[in-house]
Amino acid sequence: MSLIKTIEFDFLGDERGSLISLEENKNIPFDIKRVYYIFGTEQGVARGFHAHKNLQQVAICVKGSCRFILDNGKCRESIVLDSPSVGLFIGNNKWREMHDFSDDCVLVVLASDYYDEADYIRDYDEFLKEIRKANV
Ligand code: T46
Repeated sequence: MSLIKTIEFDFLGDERGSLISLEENKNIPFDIKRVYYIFGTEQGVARGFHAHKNLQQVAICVKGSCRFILDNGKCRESIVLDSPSVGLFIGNNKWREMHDFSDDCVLVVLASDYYDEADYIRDYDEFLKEIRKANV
């Protein structure tokens, strides 16, 4: 089964332009507790390099593009996000990396919980141990 799960959002556009609506437990599969956005990323910078124990997220590149790598400890898969109508679902226990940010990239992330540094696993070997423990 692929690690890459995307959600296609409906364009609610008309002759004036486009509009996309995101609603918790409708086209976003969880309660939305937090929204953050990443922009102004310098050329050549990569971000992420961690997993979350419990957090679920949907990442949407509303402008420009970037590449995500997801890793479940057994395989790694990559996807380029370059459309405001596509969300990448990132479940818990998935190592993620973000690469190849375009200069104009604006990445919006919807999260199922408040920021909590204790939920992060920032060491890859620790991540492998955690997923073996969780048997995922
Ligand atoms: C993720 C990927 C896709 C906060 O104080 N509150 C927040 O809500 C967030 C997201 C971050 N921070 C602080 C923690 C760090 O001191 O902002 C700093 C930068 O965060 P971080 O290095 O974790 O950023 P990324 O881009 O590596 O990862 C972020 C999210 O943290 C992470 O949950 O899945 O984007």
